[in-house]
Amino acid sequence: MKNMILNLLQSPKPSIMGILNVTPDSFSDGGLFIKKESAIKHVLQMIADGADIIDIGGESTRPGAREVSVNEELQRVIPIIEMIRENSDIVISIDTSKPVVMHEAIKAGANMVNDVNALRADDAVATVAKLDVPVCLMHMQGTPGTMQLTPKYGDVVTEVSSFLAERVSVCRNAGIKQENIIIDPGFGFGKTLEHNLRLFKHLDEFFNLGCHLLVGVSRKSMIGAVLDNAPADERLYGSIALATLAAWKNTNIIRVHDVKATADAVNLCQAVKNAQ
Ligand code: 7PJ
Repeated sequence: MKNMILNLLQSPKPSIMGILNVTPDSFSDGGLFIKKESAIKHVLQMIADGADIIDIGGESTRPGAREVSVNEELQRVIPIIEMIRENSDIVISIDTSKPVVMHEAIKAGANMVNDVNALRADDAVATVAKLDVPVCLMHMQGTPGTMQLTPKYGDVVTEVSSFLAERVSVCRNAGIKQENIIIDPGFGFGKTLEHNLRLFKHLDEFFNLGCHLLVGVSRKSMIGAVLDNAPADERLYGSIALATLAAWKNTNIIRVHDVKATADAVNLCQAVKNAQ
């Protein structure tokens, strides 16, 4: 199992991370997958469609979202992780900022940690170092409650890079292996449309930190903003366009809702890359 995720990260082909929200308030599919049965059905469909990783989140991080307690989050995610593990050996990622949830999720069968807070919670770095699993460190300016009110940067690429460089160094000093570190500029997390577009254009610069790279833009408001304010359910083609660009730029993991469409795009991208 440990090798499975490290193999994915070393592959020249981007891995597809399918999103499973087990929150009642996620913006695009809120409430749909609360029930265990529909969650497992959705996971098996994403696996059939070509997902390499399933990312399970029990706390919504959409702008303005409320925080949930440790117990509530555990009750949402642990039974789902156990059930996926009974049915499949797919790589499971736990999307959380809480050390207790990280620990319990890995114990229940998850394989990596995805933290939109980049392990800034007390004890989070030590917890991941001890668990010895891959971790995604994401940049966010502010908190989900307030991050979209007034995002401000000098130069967004420089500032996001230095933040991530600092988090990588904290992780390395705590004993987290370089090969286990994935970084993510955090599209939509305390960023205006201009910030998001500039970060995407300069995605390549994040490889200078010597880590794997994850991109999550699926159905996000930056796509709606470019496309005449298209609502979340009309952002599929825009999401595929950005996933294709991310794949072309050698992103290691692409986090998406629409697995089959993304898998087709990534496969075509890879075929062109592999041509003579
Ligand atoms: C991201 C995430 C992202 C990582 C969410 C949404 C909001 N984790 N969790 N990167 N976004 N690593 O899916 O629209 O961009 S939740």
